[in-house]
Amino acid sequence: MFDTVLIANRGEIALRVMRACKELGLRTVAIYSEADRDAPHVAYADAAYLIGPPPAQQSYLDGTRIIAVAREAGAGAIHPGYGFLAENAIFARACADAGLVFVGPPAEAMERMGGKIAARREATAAGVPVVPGTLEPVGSPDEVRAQAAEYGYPVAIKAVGGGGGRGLRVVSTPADVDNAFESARREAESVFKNSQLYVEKYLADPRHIEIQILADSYGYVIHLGERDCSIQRRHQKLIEESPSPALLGELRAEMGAAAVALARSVGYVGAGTLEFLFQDGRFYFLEMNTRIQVEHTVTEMVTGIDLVQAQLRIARGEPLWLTQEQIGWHGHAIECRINAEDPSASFRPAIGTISDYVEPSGFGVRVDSGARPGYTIPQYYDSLIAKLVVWGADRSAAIARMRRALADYRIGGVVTTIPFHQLALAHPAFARGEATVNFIPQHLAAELQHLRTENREQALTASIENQEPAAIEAARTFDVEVNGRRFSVRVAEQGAAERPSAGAREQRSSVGRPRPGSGRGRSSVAGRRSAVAGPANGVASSLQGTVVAVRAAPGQAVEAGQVLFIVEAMKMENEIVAPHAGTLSEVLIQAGQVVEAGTVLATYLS
Ligand code: MV4
Repeated sequence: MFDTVLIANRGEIALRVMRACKELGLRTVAIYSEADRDAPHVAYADAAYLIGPPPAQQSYLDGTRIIAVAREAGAGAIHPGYGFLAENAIFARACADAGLVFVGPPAEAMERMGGKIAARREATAAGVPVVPGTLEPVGSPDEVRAQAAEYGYPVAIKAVGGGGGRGLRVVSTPADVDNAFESARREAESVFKNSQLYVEKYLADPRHIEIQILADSYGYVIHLGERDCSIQRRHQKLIEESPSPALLGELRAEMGAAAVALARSVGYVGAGTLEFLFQDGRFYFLEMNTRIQVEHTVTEMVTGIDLVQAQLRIARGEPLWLTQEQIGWHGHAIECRINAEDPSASFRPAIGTISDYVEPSGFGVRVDSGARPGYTIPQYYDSLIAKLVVWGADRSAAIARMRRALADYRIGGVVTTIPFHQLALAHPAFARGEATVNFIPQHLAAELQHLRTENREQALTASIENQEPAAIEAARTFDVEVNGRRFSVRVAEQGAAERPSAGAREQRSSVGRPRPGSGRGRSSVAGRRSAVAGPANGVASSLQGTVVAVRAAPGQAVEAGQVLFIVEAMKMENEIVAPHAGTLSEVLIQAGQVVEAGTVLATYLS
């Protein structure tokens, strides 16, 4: 049917898909942007084609160009991976029109589950529970209040075109509805070009549990159990596991049956995931992801089923070779996403070149990675470096193995989420299996603050190694022997990360504690804390962006923490709050204006 597959993606998932292709005897074609000439997925493919400049819009998202390359390369199928074009029904249809197999569901199934309200209606029709709320868009704050009168506050206002928490607002009182409605509408319009909103009862402390399904082209659908993805930050998953420590008794079978019924009812084909909120022993359908997901690996580890091979076999028309009764679950799997992000600074993306790079290994350890030593992480794409996945005979064995593997993972040159994972996996609430979607704010906020010093020390080293060739000598790890015992000693330069200009620099060296024994006890070489620039008598923007709302007026009395401005940056709304109580003197900015980080937006009466 097809013997060559074009992989329309990059990074670890492109490699993951290529491995599955090779195992099935399929030829692989990579595509790459100008930023990815040296990327591992390019070297691993049987053939590779440059498709355009670094920005994804002109490369990995250029469906027309990708289809042309597929034809030129003799590919009969396109695997989209996740992200980019994976859930783009127009692209799926264009593939079919060009005589190419899209490795994923039919465009119609994607469309039926694409809109949030549409998905809620499909679920309701299939007898699958959804969170109480509307099946129609709401047109005004008054309609929101009318809904809330039915099932009580808090309620969630959500974007019909939504996803990833964008356009989501939670309101606890009738008075808060107006601002939240206005803000949700603005964000929905800006991000999704669709300002429609709907309302749901807000669940205060749910878990995110999702069901993996596989469907063939003949209407046969099975489920492969659940993944608990509750540990997220800004709707970005960080840790996933299977089975969920919360699904007791018959619940797995019940959720699985609900997922299968819904997938079958929309004519789904391929691998898919149905997301649910789970609270107080009940589950509520949220949305469907019509693609292979980042965290598919944990399901593979407990079921022994290669999900990407399954996608390819289904795409070439094979009827499902497994019945529901043949699916078994064995042991426990956990995945930690290793991102180039600073967990001590709100998981801000970090850039840089990976210097040392040593992956953990051994029984039960799997690393799906898109990096290697010397690899420079491009700034244009997501920050996932690798997925560290472990299997253990039970949950506590998996946790112990993950902690060992995290300790064995060496990534130099960039700040990563590894220290976050070490804190999370060591936390007693995680060990007890109690983590909900509020785990990070509830249990790790203070610990992440403590990471700051340590990470800044690493960032310092990274900045010296990456940007200061003249100073490389200044940051190094030396092995020394003292009284017949070996120690690693790190020598770093002070002040490099926060030097105001390259002109006036001060160089000093200091010696850290011996390396064995990670953690907070390590002495720091970074002395000063950076604070957002701003005058004592004013309110400054903490970031560059567009002011979309002004809730401040001259002469207004404000409380510390009161929201005064909303600044949109990267399509996200950011609240600029009053740094302290007082009376405002001047408001220096109007909605619609672009501001820099540090721009003073208002002043206080002194
Ligand atoms: C909710 C909710 C509570 N109640 N809906 C966030 C993004 C989007 N996928 C759905 N989200 C939520 N919807 C109701 N009615 C809580 C969340 C939520 C959440 C959901 C899954 C994983 C992490 C989350 C973190 C915060 C809030």
